[in-house]
Amino acid sequence: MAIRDILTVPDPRLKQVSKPVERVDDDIRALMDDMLESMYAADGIGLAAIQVGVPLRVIVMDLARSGEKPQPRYFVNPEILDASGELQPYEEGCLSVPTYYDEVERPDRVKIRYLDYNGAEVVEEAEGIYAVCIQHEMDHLEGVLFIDKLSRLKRDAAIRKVKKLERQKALDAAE
Ligand code: K2U
Ligand code: ZN
Repeated sequence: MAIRDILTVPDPRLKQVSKPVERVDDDIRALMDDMLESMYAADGIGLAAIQVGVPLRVIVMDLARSGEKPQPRYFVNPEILDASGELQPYEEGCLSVPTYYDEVERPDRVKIRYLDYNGAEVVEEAEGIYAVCIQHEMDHLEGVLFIDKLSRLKRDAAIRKVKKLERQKALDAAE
C-alpha cells in the first residue's frame, strides 16, 4: 500500500471524464488499497481515482465516525439508477479543494449499482451523508467539482484560495 499525492485545483487532470474499469483484478484492488490509505491520511471520507491522477471509474469511501471501527467501501463503475426525494443542502468540502467549504443541494436519496472489491454487482439505496458523498464522488468521475456548482465568483475565490495555500506549502517545504 502507498499514500499517493492528491491533485488540487486548478490541475486540469481533475476535469477529465474517467473511463470504465474492464475487470476488477489485483491491479484495481491495489489501486483501491492505495486510494483508501491516501484518503485516511488526508482525513477524507471519500476519494475518486481521478484525485490521485488515475482516470478510472473507481471510488473509495469510509463513513465511520472517528473512534468507530473503520468501514471501508469500494465502488467500481458506479451508476446512479434513480435519484429521488427532496433536494437537501449540505456543507461540502473536497480534498482537491482544501480548506474551502460551501453549501450544495443534492437529491437526498439515490439508488446505485456498482461492482465491489471482488467484482460482485451490488444494488443499494443511499441516503443522508452516504447519498451526499457518493454523488460528490460520482461528479469527480465526470470531471465535475462541487465548486463548479457554485457561482463563478465563489468558484474563482475557492481556486485563488487553494493556489495561495499551495504556494505557501511549496515555500515552507523549500525552507
Ligand atoms: O471528494 C473528496 O475530496 C472527498 C470528500 C468527500 C465528501 C464531500 C462532501 C461531503 C461529504 C464528503 C472529502 O472527504 S472532504 C472532507 C469532508 C468530510 C466530511 C464532510 C465534508 C467534507
Ligand atoms: Zn471531492
